[in-house]
Amino acid sequence: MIQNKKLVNKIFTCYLSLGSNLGEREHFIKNAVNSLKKKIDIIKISSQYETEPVGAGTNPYINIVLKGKTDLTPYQMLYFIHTIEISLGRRRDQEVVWGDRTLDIDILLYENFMISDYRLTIPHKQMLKRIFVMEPFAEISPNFLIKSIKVSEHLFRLKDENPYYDITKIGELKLT
Ligand code: A4P
Ligand code: MG
Repeated sequence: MIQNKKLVNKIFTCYLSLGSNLGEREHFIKNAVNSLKKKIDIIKISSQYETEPVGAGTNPYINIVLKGKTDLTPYQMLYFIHTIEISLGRRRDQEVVWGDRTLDIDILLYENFMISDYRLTIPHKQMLKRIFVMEPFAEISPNFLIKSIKVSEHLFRLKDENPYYDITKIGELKLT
């Protein structure tokens, strides 16, 4: 367990993943990024990708990944992203696991922290298995090392294992 005392007044580098597959998907992603900017200095942001749903969903997602700097601790960040998801209409009580959602924000990485408790797991448990995360990640940070392997190499392996997975870059996110 990380001691919060030690984390006060520090600046952390984090990677977040955003996805939406219900309603005005681009609108939800844009609004979420604008809200995130209140607490995160965004350093890099990927293009938008339209992606095949993994799990119980039916509609294609828009996914992006961003890199930022923040003074929030990981648990403060978790609370912050839940507030944004709810403000943009997400209703967890009406969802099935991995089903359709207006907006999902996941914390992928936070500095080099390893966290695993009932509230939060960092690195995100599924990230290395998901092309909809690793392709936008590779666009912004191809040489970043995860488990001593470049993100671009993780993506290469994943694409090799899932040659028919449907993912299309659909352009930059135009923030207003
Ligand atoms: N939680 C634990 N660790 C984290 C973390 N690193 N970041 C906890 C964010 N939350 C974390 O999450 C459930 C609980 O996980 C939270 O209350 C938090 O305390 P959730 O967002 O309510 O549920 P979820 O999103 O269904 O769970 P999870 O495990 O994050 O699923 P994923 O991996 O996000 O899967 N297909 C495509 N193409 N694109 C997608 O974006 N997303 C999902 C959801 C399924 N299929 C998809 C996509
Ligand atoms: Mg999630």
